[in-house]
Amino acid sequence: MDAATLRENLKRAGQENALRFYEKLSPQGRQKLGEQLQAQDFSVLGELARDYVIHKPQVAIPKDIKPVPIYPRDPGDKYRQLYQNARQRGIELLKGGKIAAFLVAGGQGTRLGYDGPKGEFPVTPIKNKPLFQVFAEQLLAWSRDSGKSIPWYIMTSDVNDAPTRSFFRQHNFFGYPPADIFFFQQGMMPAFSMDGQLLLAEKDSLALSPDGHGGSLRALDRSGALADLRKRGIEHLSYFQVDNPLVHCIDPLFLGLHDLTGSEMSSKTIPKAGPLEKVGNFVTGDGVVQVIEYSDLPDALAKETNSDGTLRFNAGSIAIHALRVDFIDRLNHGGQLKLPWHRAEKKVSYVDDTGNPVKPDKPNAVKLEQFVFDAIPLAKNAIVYETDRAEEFSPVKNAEGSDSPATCKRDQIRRAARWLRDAGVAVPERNGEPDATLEISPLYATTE
Ligand code: UD2
Repeated sequence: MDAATLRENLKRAGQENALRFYEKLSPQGRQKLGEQLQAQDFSVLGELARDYVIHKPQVAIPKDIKPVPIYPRDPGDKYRQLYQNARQRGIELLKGGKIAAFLVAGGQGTRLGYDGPKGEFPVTPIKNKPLFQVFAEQLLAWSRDSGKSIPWYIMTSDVNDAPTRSFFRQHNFFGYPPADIFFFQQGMMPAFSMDGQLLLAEKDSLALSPDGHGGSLRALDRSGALADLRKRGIEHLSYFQVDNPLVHCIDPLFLGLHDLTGSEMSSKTIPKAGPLEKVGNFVTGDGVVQVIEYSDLPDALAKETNSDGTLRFNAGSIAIHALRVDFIDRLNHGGQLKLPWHRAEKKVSYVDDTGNPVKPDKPNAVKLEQFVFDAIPLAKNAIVYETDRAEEFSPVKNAEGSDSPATCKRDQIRRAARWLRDAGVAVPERNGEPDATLEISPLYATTE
């Protein structure tokens, strides 16, 4: 696109100001800014600024919110046969090479204060294995046991793509066949000033940040990952986030249940630790399964109880999903992924109109992100399956306190102790906690 067309497009979107230094830039600077701008969808920029930045969108909570039906962790008599069939089906899918793993790792990890891709973070209690290695070893174990290598799709973003790839190379891909790892980048969204103008981080560059994990569904298509999935004959993606080393990257029962129920997007849930725990809430809203973020669920509803005192809305989202490849294909049909945007007010450094750098000390900008769970209401037969927190959820999000490296190590040790006890090993205890530092290699014991 030549400079005149670019300017014309930006003018139409009310964003011509982004080119205010253009004439004075070096040829490289012009090219850089030009490329960043051309990666944006001009047809919606103006609308986004109007509807999400200048005007705060009203968060539309469905009128009729009910607790979501859940496939319980304990099958009881009702689900025993179904779960047996589901597990069997999951194993068949793995043996048939129909399952791929999908890790989203494009986020910035600011809360943890770790300067680098979060997946590099050393997380295990003894060997200090990084998160990436924990996932790689789980997937290697399942590949070994099912006799089929599991293709692994890893989404990064412009902020961490190069270091992520080089970390894998330095560690020899943790033994994973490089041909079965597919790295790709998610899209970047520009930050807007509070009055809806694109912010420049430098005279020749937009202030950009990753477009949210919902962007993964678009990036799968745009990057060629979807075509690769098709070529390999993959039917389902097992989706997980980078911050939770307890996750079962592959769970035959869950994947089989997802397949047998004809669900296009399935999710794991755990009972919440309390009414206001900072996880999304699975609900049925206006008849469809969906997630309402903790910040959007009114406290009164979050605190509602059943007659036995349990929370009425107790299904927490831990961001583990199974997705049909056909569904992702359908969502991208016509090149437009129709997920809503979520608005967050943040501090974003920028250059002002005179070209001076400004480092704000309070939120000055709006960032927009899409969330993957907003695809659930668009899926046919979406199901929610319950898992156990102690078994499968202890993310590393904060440097200290809850969801920190310390609590995550503690939970890994507790789980290892339980696994050992279940296998008949006596584990010493003190004050109800394992009196030992334990670590079990994912290559040794597969997660189920
Ligand atoms: C997410 C969920 C929350 C709960 C919790 C469980 C949202 C908004 N909330 O909270 O409901 O399920 O997880 O742990 O999702 N990521 C990208 N690209 C992006 C942004 C994020 O790849 O542009 C990845 C990131 O690398 C990480 C994951 O998504 O693997 C989670 O991101 P987060 O830390 O922003 O989500 P969080 O903790 O607010």
